[in-house]
Formats: sequence, C-alpha cells, structure tokens
Amino acid sequence: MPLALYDTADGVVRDVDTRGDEVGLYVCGITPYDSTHLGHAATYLTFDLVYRQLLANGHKVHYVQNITDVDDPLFERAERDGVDWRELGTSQIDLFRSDMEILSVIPPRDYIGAMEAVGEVVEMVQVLLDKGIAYPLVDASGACDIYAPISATEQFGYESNLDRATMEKYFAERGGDPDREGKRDPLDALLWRGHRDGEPAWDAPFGSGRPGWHIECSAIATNRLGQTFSIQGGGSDLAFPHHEFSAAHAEAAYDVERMAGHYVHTGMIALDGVKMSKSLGNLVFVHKLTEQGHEAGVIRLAVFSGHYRNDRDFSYGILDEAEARLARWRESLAGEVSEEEAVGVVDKLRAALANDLDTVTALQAVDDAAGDHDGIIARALDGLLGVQLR
Ligand code: 5CA
Ligand code: ZN
Repeated sequence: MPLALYDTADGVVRDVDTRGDEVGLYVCGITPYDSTHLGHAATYLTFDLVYRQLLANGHKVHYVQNITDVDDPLFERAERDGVDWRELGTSQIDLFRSDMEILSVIPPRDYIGAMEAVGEVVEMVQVLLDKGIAYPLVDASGACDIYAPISATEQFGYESNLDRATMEKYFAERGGDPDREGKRDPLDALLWRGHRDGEPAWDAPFGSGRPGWHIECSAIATNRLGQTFSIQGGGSDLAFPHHEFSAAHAEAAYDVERMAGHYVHTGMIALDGVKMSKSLGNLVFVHKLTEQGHEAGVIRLAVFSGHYRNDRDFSYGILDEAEARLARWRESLAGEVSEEEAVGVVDKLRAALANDLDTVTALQAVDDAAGDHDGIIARALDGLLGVQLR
C-alpha cells in the first residue's frame, strides 16, 4: 500500500515519490536549549510513522535530521544559566536522544549539528555569491552579513502559499529581521551572520561568522539526499519562513525547480488550549511522563489519538484514555480469532496509515479486534506504530 501524504505546497494528499534507490527523508531537528516537550515529541513521532510506513513498504530510506546547535536561543539560555553554550547543547542533545529512544523512535541515519556542517554552509553561500544572487550587508560595527533576496527564485512562495501580509507577520515572529536597514526587501533572509563580539564565529572567504538558520537545513539536507529529495518535514510553524527559504536557497544554488517532493507539516500541540512552547513555559516534558511511569506505548497512543495535521490539545485526560485503550487491547487481543480475521485487522491498520497517516482510523481498527492469531496484530502494532503489547 503506497504511502500518500498531504503536501503543503500543492495542498493535496498524494503518493510519496519512492522512485530511486532510496527515499530521502529530511526532518528539521531540535534547537537544543531546553528539554524535549510533548509538542516536539509529537512531531518526531509523526515522522517516525512515515519512516516505519516506508520501511514496511520495502523501501530503503535515507533519514536525515539536523540539530540547530548554533543559534541565539542557545546563547541566551547559556548566558542566563552561566553555562557554556556548547555544553548546554550537548547535554540537551543527549536528553533528546534518550527521550526519543524511550519512545521507540527509530533514529535517523544522519544526525548532523550546524557546527559540524559549517563548511557545507560556507560552500553553499559561496555558490550563491558567485552566481550573483546573494548580497553582503555591512553594519555600523563592520560586521558583514550575507543575505539572499526573495527574488532569487521565481517560484518563491509556492511552498507555504501565503499572502505577503501573512509572510511579513510570520517572518517577524519566527526569527526574521524585517527591520534590518539596507536589505533590498524586508523579507530577504540571512544566509551568514558576520562575527560580532561575544558570538562564536568560523572562517569563511566572505568574512568570519556563523550560519543562518534556513541554509543550515538546505545544506545538510541536499549534501546527503541530493539536490531534490522526497520529503521535507517539520511542525507547521516551520512552513514559513523556514521551509520556504530552505527550499528557495537550494533551488537558487542548484537551479532546480523544487527541493522536496512533499513538504509535510504537523499540527501544533497545545496544553489545555494554549500552544506548548518554550517561551510560554507551558510544557509537558517527555522525561517527566516516563518518570511518572507512563509507558512509551501509552504516550504514542495519546499522540496518535488525533490526526497529525490538526492542532490539538494534550491533557492528562488523553493520556489516561490511551492507557485504558492499551489495557483494553491487551485483553481483547488475548482472544482467539482466525488468521484471516487478524490479517483483516492489519490490512485496515495499514490502509489507514497509508492514507495520510490516518491514525484515528488505524487505532479504531485495533479497537474492533477480538483476538490476535499468532501475534499477527501485535507484530504490526510494534512495526508500524511502535506500540508494544507485551
Ligand atoms: N531547529 C529548528 C528546526 S531546523 C527548530 O524549529 N527547533 S525546535 O526545537 O524549535 O523545534 C523542533 C521541532 O518541533 C520543529 O519541527 C517544530 O515545528 C516542532 N514543534 C515545536 N513546538 C511544537 C508544538 N507545540 N507542537 C508540535 N510540534 C512542535
Ligand atoms: Zn530546519
């Protein structure tokens, strides 16, 4: 059953491109300055389903994830707490990885920090400069930043499909600098931030500094998956400006039409109606849940009880329901059914997941099962949903 996913750019559910030796899957990783909260976990659990679905269909998958380990939030938090920003990053990456492991998330093949990829970013910025696309901007202190104009590609805007006013709003809210003096267009994106006092910097032919955010992902993705690849994923808050510019930078550098075949976005998880975010502090941490004794399968079922594309609420009520559901499954699946019946349940489960990860219908198929012939359903739950019955 081929996997169909909703593509933000085209606004349709269609089959993922699985031609070629390997399916390229790039998912934006964390900015490691605070613990993994359930919102992050929901996003990575969603792409874990994508990964499992592709593997179950017999494809080889090249899964790449970045870590934004050089960025302002890290420096600010490290300064607040009087620790080195590198140490803060390393400790948070370790925590994230152990959280993901506890949740049975299959790790990406490549897990690449921005620090590790500075050379790749420098190369790509140089390509954009050599092509006359990128332009430098020097500030009063003499620091030389490099920008990419939004006019670099004709198709700019195809990924997020937003009007100009909404782009400006999101750009300002999500790390952009619309008011920077001297930019050709307020929406032009930072490719390289020239060295300022107190900030880390790496050498580059165009002046020492550090990578901009969007090109970090363009470089890490395309250097491993090729100039075009199947899926670029992340939370819906990344659709603009981050994914629009990551795509535009790559498309301008390589003269390709479209970086990713699918741009896949997960809805935002809220706690009691308010979006879970580090800045608001209304966070439910994965490690807290597991410390309280909630098993991974329950957390997974709680997240999968809603559709990944919907903004949705997390609450302890939802967790309790997931706990009860898993307990019910353990009881009902202990019954005796024919092989045909068990296979029928798995077919329904697979068909639902193949249809844009319809976990709601998938879980209902298991709710309706009255037994598990030779553990056929148990194996499917383990492989496809990462939920263990035993
Ligand atoms: N390092 C960048 C991506 S290159 C970044 O956005 N990092 S992050 O730590 O802020 O977010 C990591 C992932 O979690 C992103 O895909 C983001 O969209 C997602 N995310 C953040 N908050 C939530 C939330 N409340 N619900 C669902 N996903 C979320
Ligand atoms: Zn990213």
